[in-house]
Amino acid sequence: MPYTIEAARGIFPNTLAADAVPATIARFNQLNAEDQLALIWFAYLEMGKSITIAAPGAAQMQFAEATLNQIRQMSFREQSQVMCDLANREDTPICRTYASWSANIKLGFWYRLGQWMEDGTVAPIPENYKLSANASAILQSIRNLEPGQQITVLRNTVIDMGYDSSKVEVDQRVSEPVVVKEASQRTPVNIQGVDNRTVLSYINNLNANDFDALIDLFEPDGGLQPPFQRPIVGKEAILRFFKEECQNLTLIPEQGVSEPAEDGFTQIKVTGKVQTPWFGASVGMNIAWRFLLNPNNKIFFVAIDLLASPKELMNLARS
Ligand code: ECH
Ligand code: GLY
Ligand code: GLY
Repeated sequence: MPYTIEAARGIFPNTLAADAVPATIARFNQLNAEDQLALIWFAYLEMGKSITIAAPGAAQMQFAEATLNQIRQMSFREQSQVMCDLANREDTPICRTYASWSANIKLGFWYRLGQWMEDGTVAPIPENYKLSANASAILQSIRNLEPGQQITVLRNTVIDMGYDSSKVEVDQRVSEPVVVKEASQRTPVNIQGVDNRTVLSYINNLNANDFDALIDLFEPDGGLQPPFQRPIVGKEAILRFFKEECQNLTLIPEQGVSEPAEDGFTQIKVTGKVQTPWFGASVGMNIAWRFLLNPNNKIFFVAIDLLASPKELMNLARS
């Protein structure tokens, strides 16, 4: 095996990712729970003025229903405590339940709490809450990010709340059922500069939620690296990730470059936009896919990067 996953991570090394995202999250994590919740509240309200968030579907909400009802019955004091426990990643029954949920269920849970905070059903953030100086500075940094980066900060802070998800057994995890798109609902993509059929099938199958066809494109010990994460390695783990976290995305690749690599491998970089079902066309994230294909045209590695700026979409240089 000529390539290792570690070496593959370094293909197209001059790809500039949005490092402001993990940097902002690291600063956010230093704040106390009250400040974290208030900061998200203010950021969420401000973002809501320019971008529209879709209501979560019933498929997600059903799993959070029992916990939401439990919280609704509580006093304001107890509700605030639950929210702080989540931010503090405590070990409580609700924090454990939360940890078992997929990203979309977690987001739907907070979406509903946000509605309830607005209409007075759940303890609100006091209108005159004063953010600490650090929290205010972080809120200002978030304002300065582009929308795709703002929603990534928001998503990742929400995902990291609750008890440690990595400690939840695989068979205890809860995610919304996968709905594969029929042929009539599929629109195949074109990528300027790339006609590799594995890459095209990757995009088309992901857009169709056809994760069984998608995973067949990978070699058994292949890897997939989501933005700002370590690679997920092996077909079983990657398939689970697709089913739990990757439904209803819209990948809109625009252009790319394909080049021979060592030992008969091929490296392909594609750039374009990705939309999440939460924001649809109102937020286009600037994304690069860096593929390393083996001589049998199977995916040995693919990295997905959230790009630093729209300018990076045109950066297809090899090094
Ligand atoms: C309130 C105050 C109290 C605290 C909290 C509150 C509520 C916050 C809420 C936040 C909602 C945020 C949302 C964010 C959604 C972001 C979605 C993103 C999706 C990115 C997806 C990408 C996919 C890339 C991939 C590709 C592949 O090829 C392979 C797979 C994969 C206000 C109450 C907390 C409600 C809804 C950023 C980039 C392209 C890697 C997945
Ligand atoms: N409306 C968000 C979702 O379906 O994931
Ligand atoms: N987890 C994928 C999304 O939020 O769209």
